[in-house]
Amino acid sequence: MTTASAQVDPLAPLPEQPRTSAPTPTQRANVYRPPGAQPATFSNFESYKSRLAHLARASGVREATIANVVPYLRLNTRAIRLDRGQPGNVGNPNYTPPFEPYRRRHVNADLIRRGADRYRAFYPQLMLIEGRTGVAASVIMAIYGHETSYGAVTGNFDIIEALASLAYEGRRRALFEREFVAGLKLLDMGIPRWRLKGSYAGATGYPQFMPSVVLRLRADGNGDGRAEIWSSEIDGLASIANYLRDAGWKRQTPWGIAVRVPPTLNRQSIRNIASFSECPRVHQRHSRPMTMAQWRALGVRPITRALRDDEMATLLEPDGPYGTAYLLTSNYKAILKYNCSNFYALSVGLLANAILGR
Ligand SMILES: [Ca+2]
Repeated sequence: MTTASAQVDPLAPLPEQPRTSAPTPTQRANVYRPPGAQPATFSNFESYKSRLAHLARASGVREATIANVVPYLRLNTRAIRLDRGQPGNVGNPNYTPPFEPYRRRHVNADLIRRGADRYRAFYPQLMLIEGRTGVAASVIMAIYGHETSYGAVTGNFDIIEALASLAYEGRRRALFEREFVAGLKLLDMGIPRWRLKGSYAGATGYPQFMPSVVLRLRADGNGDGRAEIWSSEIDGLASIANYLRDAGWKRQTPWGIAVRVPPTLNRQSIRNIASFSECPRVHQRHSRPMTMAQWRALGVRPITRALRDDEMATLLEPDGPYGTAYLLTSNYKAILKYNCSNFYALSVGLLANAILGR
């Protein structure tokens, strides 16, 4: 973890760090809480502030920062309302809506055209980032488009206040308390409060990182020695790439391919019986992993591009049997770490293909 006081340049990129499992930058849903775990209750937001101050102090946040921020926090009820209204937090957890309407909304002509324009405009810088990280430039661009409409929508919530409010609300208290303290550390490093704008759930800047991810994985893309994820699109793109690299991205490997599945395929025999600690519902929709050669032997055929014969991939049929099917590699799993949703990761991959005219 970056220590705030040791940092001379508040926005200097981090040195290379060993890989650890990353929190997803956007953390929209799927945060596990043990059944029956009741958050401690506080009579009101004012009384909760003393806990926030205590947590910040225990993490080494400067007293001046705590004194300048915590007493003046206001409860952001809009952030709480939006967080409660999230899909996945309500309704029947076993119902999965169809993918096709989602795909049409998120991989539309406008996003494809603007993505292709940006891809051309930033091509030299993107190639440098791809060379350094191995992450496909088209996927970096597609995430940028999906998260912020290519920088147009990065969010107007004061994330310090939004995080404190969601922590107080309590359903995912540990997560939001951690991110609130990480946000204070960004202030400690000299990043001004007005910069820390973002989504109601605390994702900020061009890559829409949570504060702890900003601390850990922000990167410099334009070579000026500073990682400015709020003001430099190139730094934002480099940070997205750095996140995927950290999530295990493998060079020269597609995220996945569209395939045709024979009607005779026995889905029972390929089902995944592994258990998953992170967002199990998302992973359980995939088959067990097999090599491309094994998939071929079962009659599964690439529609256009293929994977190498020894490449491991899982089968996903987002609209059930007889719909479009995909074989997905470990790079798809890296996209899931950005936001653990099959619809998200598939539409990122398909937008990336479309940006390249595929
Ligand atoms: Ca920079």
